[in-house]
Amino acid sequence: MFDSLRKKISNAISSIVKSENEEEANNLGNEKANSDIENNIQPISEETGTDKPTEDESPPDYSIAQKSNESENRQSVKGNPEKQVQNNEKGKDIKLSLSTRLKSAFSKEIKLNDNDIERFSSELMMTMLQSDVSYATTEKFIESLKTQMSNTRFESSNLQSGISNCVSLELEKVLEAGKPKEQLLEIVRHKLDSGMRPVSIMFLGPNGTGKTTTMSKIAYMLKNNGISSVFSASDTFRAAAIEQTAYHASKLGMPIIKGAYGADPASIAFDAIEYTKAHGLDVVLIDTAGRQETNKNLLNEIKKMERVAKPDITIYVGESTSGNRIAEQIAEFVKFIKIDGIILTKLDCDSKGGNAISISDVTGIPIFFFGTGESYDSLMEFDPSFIIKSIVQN
Ligand SMILES: Nc1nc2c(ncn2[C@@H]2O[C@H](COP(=O)(O)OP(=O)(O)OP(=O)(O)O)[C@@H](O)[C@H]2O)c(=O)[nH]1
Ligand SMILES: [Mg+2]
Repeated sequence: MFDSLRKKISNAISSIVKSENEEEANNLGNEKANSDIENNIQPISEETGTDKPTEDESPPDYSIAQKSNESENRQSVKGNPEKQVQNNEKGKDIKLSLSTRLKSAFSKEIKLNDNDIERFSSELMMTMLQSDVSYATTEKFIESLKTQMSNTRFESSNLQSGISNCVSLELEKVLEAGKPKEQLLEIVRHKLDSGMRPVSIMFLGPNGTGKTTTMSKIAYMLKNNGISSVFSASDTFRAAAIEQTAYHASKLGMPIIKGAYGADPASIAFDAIEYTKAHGLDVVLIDTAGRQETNKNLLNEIKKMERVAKPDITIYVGESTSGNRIAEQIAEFVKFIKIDGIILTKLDCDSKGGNAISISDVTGIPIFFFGTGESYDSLMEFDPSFIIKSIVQN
């Protein structure tokens, strides 16, 4: 999960830190060369003009200003920056921004130069695109990060963590878009508390993304929270789909309403809702057949299911490994049916993980959960701070 993104972002941060450190080392090398020259410069007595060793035992902080209109070359010693110093070997004034440069070299803070920020941003942009983060999200993220970085004074002793913090802050801004106002369990609880019973939840999405498995995970979660549920085996299309749902119902010890293969899925959902109502149970979980976003007939069928069953919550189940296609798929689905939330499955098989970052930003639909495995408890609530911690190493 997020392995490749984490590795690449970490490399990009290390490489900018390394380049800054090298630049600093070069500066220090130059400073050393300059200070070697200076060490050969002996302060001279203002009165006599004769060489006189400084009484200050500490390394002199010489500041040399070029004043060509002054005939005598003078040297300032520490604490007297206005005085002039002389390279009496060459008899020539040297403009020393040396003390300024020394100050910046030893400063506790660093401001990254534009070239470094540009190089880092380009590398990060490539990394994000290669990791399936959408182009629009990446572009927005990078622009904002660049502004943030150029306005930040980084602690020079802690540059790596400073840059990581910048990246984390920007990631947080993007991920906030994906955070549901209320988590699914809370939504269900509030609806039940307000007297709505049963609450119906319909699962939809392309073939094989994990709809039936995810629906069973939700049933397991609800059960663990004292909320009863009933399955509506409304995938009457795929071979063995009804048996698969029945298997989970039996494992989880819950009722299932099913029909024959080829039966109208909407009417099975309707029956399931009636059954749940009649038995005073809490939630109806409606499975649906997988359908591709290009199949208008099947998309119209899901529209009919929405009309007949009137689900209270609709959840799009998409595979995180689908890359940027998933945004296009959702865009087609929402032309036919309103989607309240996304569950992104198989994140455990996805080393890129970019969809987890950008899918909500692109679609405007929150992520309820990530599927992180095949077992009932492999369901993780969408948590921006977990993602940030997984991606950015401090
Ligand atoms: N590793 C992993 N496997 C998953 C996850 N979710 C589902 N699967 C597996 O994905 C496969 C397909 O899961 P299903 O639940 O049958 O998918 P579906 O969307 O209902 O499939 P159709 O009904 O044929 O459209 C199964 O082998 C599941 O065990 C997940 O989060 N991680
Ligand atoms: Mg299924």
